[in-house]
Amino acid sequence: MEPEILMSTDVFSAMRQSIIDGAPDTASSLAQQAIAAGTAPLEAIDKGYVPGMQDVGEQFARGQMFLPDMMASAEAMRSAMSILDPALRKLGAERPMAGTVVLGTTKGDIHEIGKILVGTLLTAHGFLVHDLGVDVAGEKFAAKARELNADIIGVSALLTTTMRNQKAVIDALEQSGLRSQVKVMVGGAPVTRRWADEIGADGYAPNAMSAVALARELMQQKQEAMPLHI
Ligand code: HCB
Repeated sequence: MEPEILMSTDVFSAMRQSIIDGAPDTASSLAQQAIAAGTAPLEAIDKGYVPGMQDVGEQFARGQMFLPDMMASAEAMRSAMSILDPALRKLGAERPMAGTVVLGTTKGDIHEIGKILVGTLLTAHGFLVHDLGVDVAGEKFAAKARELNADIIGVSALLTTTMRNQKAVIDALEQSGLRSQVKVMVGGAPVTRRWADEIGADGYAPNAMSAVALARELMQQKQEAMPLHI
């Protein structure tokens, strides 16, 4: 069936399927059609593409999908995001600056889709985001936060083996004397609120939209902690 004649719920399921199939051209073409039809980019991400990625993860866990397929799915996701990202960024440019965030995936971990999504949505909501990429050591997060006078560091980890490197970011901030100035939020599929508390992070967000809400809350906390100038 041609994508342009699909009903909206079918469009979301076609988006989901394009990720499962690892089909970047279909994924980006559906994203283009969604924008042309006035669909909110966030809705396309939430109802179409992200459920596709979740399916892929489940199939991989059951041994029904292999690494090359998962890589093709990631490529399809990136392809859709390259179309949706400019539309979301445009929204951010129309808002007052909400705060500065340094973002990255922990050392030893190359998963980037969730982090990119978090960065895009923060940008769409007026945050200035510096994305350090993947496989980032704690010291690098701390150095960039110092350079940019950042308000928040967002650390992503997708592997149970790299989660502990989120703690290394907090340790690096403490060692560089920045911990009291920089809030730390953590996320990634295996990360939980309990883990965030255990390592002394300031917050945990299960998805990109709640990362925006959390970042706003952390900015509020920072402002309340600032001494009054009379
Ligand atoms: Co990867 N992988 N992978 N993988 N991968 C996972 C993560 C498994 C869970 C799959 C499984 O077994 N079910 C598994 C991890 C098991 C574990 O440790 N518990 C796994 C494995 C094992 C591996 C390899 C080790 C496989 C291998 O080589 N044998 C290898 C690791 C390489 C490495 O990092 N050193 C590997 C490689 C890959 C790729 C390269 C094929 C590809 C990544 C491509 C890329 O990112 N460029 C990949 C993918 C795509 C996945 C799955 C399928 C999807 C991840 C994803 O993009 N999810 C994933 C399965 C899964 O997670 N269910 C699988 C979609 C995004 C939107 O969700 O959770 O990342 P998210 O982010 C959310 C949320 O967590 C939150 O907001 C985001 C947006 O809503 N959030 C934050 C994230 N970061 C935040 C930071 C904040 O501050 C705040 C909120």
